[in-house]
Amino acid sequence: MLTFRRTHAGSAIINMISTNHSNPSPDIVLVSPPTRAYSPIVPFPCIYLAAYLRLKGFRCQIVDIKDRSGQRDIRPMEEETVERILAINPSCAGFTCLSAEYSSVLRMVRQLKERGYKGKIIAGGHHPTFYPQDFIFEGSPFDYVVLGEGEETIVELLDALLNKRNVAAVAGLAFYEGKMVSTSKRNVMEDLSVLPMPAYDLLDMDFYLQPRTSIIRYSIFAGVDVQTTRGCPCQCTYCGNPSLWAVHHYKKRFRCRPISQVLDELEFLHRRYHIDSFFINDDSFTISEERVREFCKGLHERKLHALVWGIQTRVNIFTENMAKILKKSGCVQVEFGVESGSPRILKLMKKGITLEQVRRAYATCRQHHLRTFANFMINTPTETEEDLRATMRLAREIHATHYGFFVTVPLPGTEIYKDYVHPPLSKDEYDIYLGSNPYKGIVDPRFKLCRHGRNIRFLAAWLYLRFTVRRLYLDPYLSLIRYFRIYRASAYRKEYLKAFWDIIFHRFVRHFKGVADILLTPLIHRLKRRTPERNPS
Ligand code: B12
Ligand code: SF4
Repeated sequence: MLTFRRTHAGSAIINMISTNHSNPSPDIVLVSPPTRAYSPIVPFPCIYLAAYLRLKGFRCQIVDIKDRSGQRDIRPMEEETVERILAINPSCAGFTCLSAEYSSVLRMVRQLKERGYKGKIIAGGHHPTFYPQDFIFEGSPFDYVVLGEGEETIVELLDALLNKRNVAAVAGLAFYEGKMVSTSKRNVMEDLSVLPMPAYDLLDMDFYLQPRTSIIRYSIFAGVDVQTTRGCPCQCTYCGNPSLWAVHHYKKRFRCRPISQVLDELEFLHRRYHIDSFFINDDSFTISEERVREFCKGLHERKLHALVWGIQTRVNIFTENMAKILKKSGCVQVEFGVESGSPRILKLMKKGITLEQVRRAYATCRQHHLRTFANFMINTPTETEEDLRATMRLAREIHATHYGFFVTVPLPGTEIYKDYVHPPLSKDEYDIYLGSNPYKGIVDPRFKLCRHGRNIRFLAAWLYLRFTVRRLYLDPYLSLIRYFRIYRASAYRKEYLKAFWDIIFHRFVRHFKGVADILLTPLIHRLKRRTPERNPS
């Protein structure tokens, strides 16, 4: 039988209780699947949900296996995850799940059940929201799916289970009762100030604070990714975001956390974890000049402007004033999604930006000595040779500091998936999304979206060599003096030295091995095909 125990409200006490690992049975364990074991980005869903659950009086832990070696296979890490959940024996286990992670999460949940786990199993996140039927079916090991934004739903669900109330009265759920039943739509959280500080204390922060190159592209820094807003007002056809919010009622799906709380969080990260840098992982950080100004002013007031930081945003909401303010407050890098140099393709993607805005944004950043990263996409729907040339022309024209060219993949939950992937993938095919190698090419014939006949794998490799590689080793914007000062003052000096060796050496080897593999594999295949196999007789 399930036993739910509820702690008293009062967050200081709750924090103490919920992080006490000797406590036998927390109410819930949130699981970040080991498919993210290599990811240097903190598991946002788990730390936001855990913090909110604790605030509401529930005891919560996070299982988040990390792979420091980068060599471990996924299966042993899945087993380790299952072992840990069984050892903790929570009343509920909640799995966050992207489409790429479906098989892995299903395997872990089946193992849990096989090994006698009696608690309730809950899935949430992008894939369960888009396809609850993949989790809720007759004989499924999952009990509930939380649709969309999870904080209020999980709290009400745990409360209903604890007090034996009617679960069907909880909005934003799907479960099985003879067939899949969905409860009413839930409103998004209008006021994000109710969200407490994300539960960093439940993570292995030593892992996340290792100096790495993803905060400020290709420069090595110790720091974290943070989020200051939620949702995005746009409708890009290749992005899952619009479908995530479609399961809710909302006046505005784009919402901001109060700046004072974001600054509290950064101050905490600086004091407690000695971060040297941070990256604002929002979809639309620069939505208002006023907010950017308030944030930057706050950084100065709290003496946080010595931190090195970067943002990502869209060219149509980026202004010259913002560039000035950002630069003065320690921001060194701005990342934009440019995607294509063809106005026709941009329109088709519903990107909502123009080439003029792209040119202006990059020129502004150059003028204010902000490094830039440009994200481009190839294999976009209906892309022709002419569109491709326009993309390369634009890439040359904008003189970004760094470039990434990614092969467009139609993902479940996106408009292009519905339009182009016929028949849709079956449940056991989602694995093909795993791995973040953008040079894989087209991994399934249904994913060929472009109209030109170029070999996408070769094209991606060529673009990588042409635009990305040489810039990895040359960085004109970050002064060595500033870098050395940060290094000297850092709490992670030893780790920086290790990271320099690991990253520079391994990056060098990995890049050239990767490119050689891309270029040589098709040649080897062709040669093999030409050499007829010997008939043993
Ligand atoms: C950060 C991020 C990552 C990080 C993940 C970091 C981490 N440790 O969590 C990294 C870099 C690892 C990553 C990798 C990938 N990502 Co990604 N990523 C994102 C991004 C930008 C933000 C997600 C996020 O953290 N949001 C903030 C949190 C708070 O919101 P949330 O995740 O939606 O969680 C809320 C609810 O969904 C719900 N919820 C979520 N989980 C759970 C669990 C339970 C139990 C409950 C109750 C509720 C619940 O409650 C949460 C709080 O309200 C999104 C785009 C976006 N803007 O959403 C893409 C996105 C999620 N990624 C996507 C993809 C495709 C990938 C990759 C497959 C790309 C690739 N080819 O490699 C890989 C998959 C890697 C893997 N593990 O297999 C797609 C997913 C589409 C899909 N159908 O699954 C998205 C939507 C972007 C897109 N192109 O559309 N990604
Ligand atoms: S702007 Fe970014 S987050 Fe928003 S819909 Fe487009 S791709 Fe998705």
